Amino acid sequence: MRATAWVLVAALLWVPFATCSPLAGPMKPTADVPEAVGWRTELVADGLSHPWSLAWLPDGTALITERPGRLRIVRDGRLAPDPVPGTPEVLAYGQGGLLDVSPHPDFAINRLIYLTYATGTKDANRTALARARFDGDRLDDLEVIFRNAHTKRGGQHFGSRILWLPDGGLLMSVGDGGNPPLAFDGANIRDQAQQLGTHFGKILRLRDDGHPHPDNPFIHRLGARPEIYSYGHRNIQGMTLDPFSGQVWANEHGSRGGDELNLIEAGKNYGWPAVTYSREYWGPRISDETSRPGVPEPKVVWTPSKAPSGLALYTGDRYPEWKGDLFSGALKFGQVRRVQLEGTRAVDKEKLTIGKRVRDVRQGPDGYLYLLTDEPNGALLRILRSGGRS
Ligand SMILES: [Ca+2]
Repeated sequence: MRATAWVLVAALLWVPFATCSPLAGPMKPTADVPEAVGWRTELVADGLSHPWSLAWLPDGTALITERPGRLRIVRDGRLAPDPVPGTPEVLAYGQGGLLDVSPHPDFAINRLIYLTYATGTKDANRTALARARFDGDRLDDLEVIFRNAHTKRGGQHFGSRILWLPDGGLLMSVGDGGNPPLAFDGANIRDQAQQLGTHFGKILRLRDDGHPHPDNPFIHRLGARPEIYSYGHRNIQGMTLDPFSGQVWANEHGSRGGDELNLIEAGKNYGWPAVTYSREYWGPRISDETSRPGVPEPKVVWTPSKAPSGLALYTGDRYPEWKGDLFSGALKFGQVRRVQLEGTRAVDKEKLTIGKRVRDVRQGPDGYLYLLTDEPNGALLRILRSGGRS
């Protein structure tokens, strides 16, 4: 057989393996992707100071957290001038402040709003979860229902997204505590992501009262925190549920490269910092291992880092061709990435270049995708599709 024929045979044999990631071995980091076409953004509201999270109440009211510590209301497309009184006191420092907001799934009955935030001082702070009743104008009966058991120094890696599960429990992400030289127990604090004795670098599963979910994977393990659902995470800033499959997806920051999109399963170790594609900010590899048996492969690896933020799974009818896809915000490059799901595979398809740091991506009750831009004069934007219905 001639050499060209051998090349052809080799290519035919290789293609099925290369296109099927479970057989293809370790993930290949994705570089750039093409620009999506046929869409534009529309400004809904601006004048928001570093908005972090966006959620809707059953009556269509939107709630927006501002990282410096305020909760804002958008009603009938207008930003109410005054912040909502009754929010917890936060540590607005570095990446810390008022972070996620999410109404209880039974909000219409119990009026409960959940908030995550950084609390404490620059030298001793932690991520906390509180809930309060919202009467439409103010928060009352604020109750802190979970706090990281340990404090850390500095303003890095607090997490912290909230995701409600169909059984009425919630997932909450907590960051690894920060980069070297930040230390804990005589070692880099980020190593705590591999330690079940702390909440750093974990996804927690809680009941709606903040107690550990009774089905949690390590609830009977001596020395393990009973709230832990999965571990080995660096800093998860986006988490979403596929209502069709029940799958939980999360995107997390690497340091230099190696940002990840993961399919989250109870009890799994996602590797950080022992297994990672990421490098130290100053260059060297963090670990020789990019994969390890028992550590789920990320479904997408972003190198260079795009600094993933909010994550939404689109289920609406406004953009039929995007239905079932993930939309992952990016602080770097000012993008949203469209990631197509095929079962447990994820394909990083396209980017929507917004041109500003995107902090959150959510689907509104009206079926549009909404974005928050992380700026001193941040904005709430809506995505319109030129070809689609609007
Ligand atoms: Ca990982």
